[in-house]
Amino acid sequence: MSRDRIAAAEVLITSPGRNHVALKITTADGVVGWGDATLNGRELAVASYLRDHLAPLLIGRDPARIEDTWQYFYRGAYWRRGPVTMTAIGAVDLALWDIKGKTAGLPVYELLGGAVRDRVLSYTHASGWDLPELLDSVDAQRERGFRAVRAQSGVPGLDTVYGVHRGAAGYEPAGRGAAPHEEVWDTAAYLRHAPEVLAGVREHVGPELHLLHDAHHRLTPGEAARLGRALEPVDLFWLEDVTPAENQEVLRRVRAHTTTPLAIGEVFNTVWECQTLITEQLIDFVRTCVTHAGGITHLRRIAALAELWQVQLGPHGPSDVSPVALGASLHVGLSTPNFAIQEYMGYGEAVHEVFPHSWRYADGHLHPGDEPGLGVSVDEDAAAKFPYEPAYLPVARRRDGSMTDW
Ligand code: GCO
Ligand code: MG
Repeated sequence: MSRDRIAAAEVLITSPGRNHVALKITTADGVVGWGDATLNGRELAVASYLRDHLAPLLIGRDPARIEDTWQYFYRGAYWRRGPVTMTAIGAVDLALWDIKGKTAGLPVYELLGGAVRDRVLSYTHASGWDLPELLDSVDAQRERGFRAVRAQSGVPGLDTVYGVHRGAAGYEPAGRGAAPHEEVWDTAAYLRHAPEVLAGVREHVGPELHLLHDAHHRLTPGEAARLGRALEPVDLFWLEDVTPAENQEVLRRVRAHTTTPLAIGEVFNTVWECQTLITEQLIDFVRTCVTHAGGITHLRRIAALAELWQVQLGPHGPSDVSPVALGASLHVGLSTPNFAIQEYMGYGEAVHEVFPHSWRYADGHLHPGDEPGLGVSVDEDAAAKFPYEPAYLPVARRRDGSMTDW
């Protein structure tokens, strides 16, 4: 095999507080590239897709041909799109960009055209079961320097609410165990409460702090329109995932009734799912993630379409998106004109130990660092200390017992 061909592609699963899947591609001359293949609650499906189907096809390929490899796996599957396929392709893509950067001796953002900004604005999460608790949480994030904060609160009459853990410092949606936790959801109770609590946050923080809120796919178009309108005085940076949005046309109705900026797309996997939302300007921010939407190669394609329609990027970055993917997203962020903001939920200590990284947070902003490649690696000895544990995202039922969107 020629010295620069791909010699190995290995999948590593580790659980430093939560499950992560990483892809390691090694060239014959020993250059290593890392990709993230974590799909929360369905980790092993992507691991198998990579191990059983993509890894054997990677051996002997030219790692420099990133676009060709992307096309080969996307078109070559015949069964296109979907989160498992696109996360697997995303992991390969990230690892190949990492190799290209290391081979060139340049950070990936330099290969993407170079920096268009000095640092990437980031937002983090604040949550509280009631308003006083939420305000404490917002204040704590402001003290850490954040200028953009997502605010989520409990809802009277409900025991569990997306984005909030009673009494817990940090929120982690995936619960360990053999089956998903079941939650009860009541949209009417949420709609009665959310505008009041968010108005309370705005009153407390004053006009400058960027406030965000995530409705997590739970509303009908009519409910979403009402919520957007009710929140206009709060002056949100964005209101996220108001409807499930598989049906992109329904957003026309929401858009017609409110000027609250809308952000959608963390569960989308390709430009095709964003197409109507972008070209009809039904959203202001597209939330597609660098792993779940097919890697840097495809996220840039989404960014290019979005730029034509003055839609900005605000990619997904919760704890289930590993530090490898966060680093990759920041390389795109530093070099993409219409990149507005990066979600940064943060990671536990063990995650930082397993994934040494050059990206850094300071003063409300992130920077990918200047190490060649993505600047994130995996400490394989540390990773081995944390074996996979089954974990699932919760499921939600209405008060009558029927399933609804979590
Ligand atoms: C967000 C998301 C996450 C998702 C999680 C699911 O905006 O950060 O909604 O919290 O729920 O990524 O795995
Ligand atoms: Mg979200």
